Amino acid sequence: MAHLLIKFGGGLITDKGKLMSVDYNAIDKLSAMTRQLLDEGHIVTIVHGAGSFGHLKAKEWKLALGADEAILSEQNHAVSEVRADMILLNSIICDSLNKHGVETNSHPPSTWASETGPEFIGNIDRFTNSSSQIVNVTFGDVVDCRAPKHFGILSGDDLMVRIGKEISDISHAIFLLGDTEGVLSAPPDNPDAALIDIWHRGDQVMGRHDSEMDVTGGIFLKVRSAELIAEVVEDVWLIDGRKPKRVLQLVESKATIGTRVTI
Ligand code: IP8
Repeated sequence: MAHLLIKFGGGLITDKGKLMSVDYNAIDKLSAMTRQLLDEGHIVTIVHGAGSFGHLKAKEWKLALGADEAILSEQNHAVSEVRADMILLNSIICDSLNKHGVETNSHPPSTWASETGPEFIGNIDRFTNSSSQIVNVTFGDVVDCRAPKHFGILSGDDLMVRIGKEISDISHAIFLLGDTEGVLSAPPDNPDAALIDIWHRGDQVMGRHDSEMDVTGGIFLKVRSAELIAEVVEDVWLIDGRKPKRVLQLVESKATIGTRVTI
């Protein structure tokens, strides 16, 4: 029996460039995968990203940088909007999971976490779970921060780190990506880009952070987060989320196409 901690990347479940656009087909495939994992007796914990439900407005109102006196009332409005948008995206994901017979328990970070980065404040014990009947779900969110910041963006990748490191029975931490098979040796549009099968902590890669849309860290934050989790979790992977069968294959046969991150 495995306990899988899985991140549904924001670029996988939404179209990142188009405000609040959902990829229902991708989400349904992930729900079917989750159902199958539970049927096989595994425990699943899900973290999802924000995609176009979070990054576009967060970028427009510079929410990741915290309070800015010059635009504070617009920012406060945007904080409430992004929180509501994330609750909506979370309910779309949970509805799909429920439709597949998966019972969910959602944990919106704005209600239990504060501060940003992997050292954020919040009790991770809520993700202790020994049942394959219920799936805990959480997500990247706008959280409260100490003055003078007042608010900031807590990425789903940071939640992955803390849950991966603090919930002792997690056997697999898997980042599902929306546009690549794993970590590539160059940006995906470069014809020389090749899949890196094994990533050792400290390896370097050419990459691009799409700061036009992404207010957290893009692929670099994911790899850095994966390295931190690999300090305690045996199987840490970045896998193509458009092909969820690879997750099932990994659990069954201990290998699949993707990037395995080790220390
Ligand atoms: O997509 C970001 O979470 P991520 C959360 O997991 C918001 O990095 C609200 C932009």
